[in-house]
Amino acid sequence: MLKIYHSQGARSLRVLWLCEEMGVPYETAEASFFKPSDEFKSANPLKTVPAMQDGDVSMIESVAMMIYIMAKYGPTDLEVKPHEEGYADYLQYMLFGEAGMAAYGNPLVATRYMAPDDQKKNWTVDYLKGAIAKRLAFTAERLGGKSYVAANRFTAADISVAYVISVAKFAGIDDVVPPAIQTYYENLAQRPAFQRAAAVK
Ligand SMILES: N[C@@H](CCC(=O)N[C@@H](CS)C(=O)NCC(=O)O)C(=O)O
Repeated sequence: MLKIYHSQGARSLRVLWLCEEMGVPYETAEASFFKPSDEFKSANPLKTVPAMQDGDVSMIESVAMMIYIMAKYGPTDLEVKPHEEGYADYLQYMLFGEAGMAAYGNPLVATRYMAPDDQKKNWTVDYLKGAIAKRLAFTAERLGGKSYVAANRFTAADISVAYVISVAKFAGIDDVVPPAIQTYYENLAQRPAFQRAAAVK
């Protein structure tokens, strides 16, 4: 069975949500980056969340985990195939959710919660917040009122992107989430699979 090293509010949500949508069984193990257990450190020496094990397979990238699970435990409509319309958008938003958006959030969150008080507000914080705001606005414009980022159906690319909105408040970027993106997220958050995944402690 898949073992997912999870912490509530972390990117492991992407992997749990995908498994819940697909009906793939998994177990979770605690993954704290503040107080990492020896087991978690050996699963992921970087101590970033999530990590995943599937037998001898060991992974540390959330979007790669989603791609792996869909390929190994699919087929699933959550994946858009190369011959389908919307494939390029699907690929782009799968990666954009992490490399184009969430990755900018790491130094933002670290500064917000761990920097000395006199360094919590600095030029870089404004730059990072602006970078995410710009990308959220881009996504809103491309969405153009649609419910999904690719292929006119719910896909793993929505999971990748929606994770970022799910932590907007925690990251202190909720004031730059465009209304259209907030609506997009709130619709996705009504999915029972999302709610089951988000409730996992
Ligand atoms: N690209 C990685 C990023 C993982 C990541 O940075 N996770 C955050 C929690 S959501 C973390 O562990 N941050 C602590 C740190 O960067 O040391 C992924 O998508 O899995």
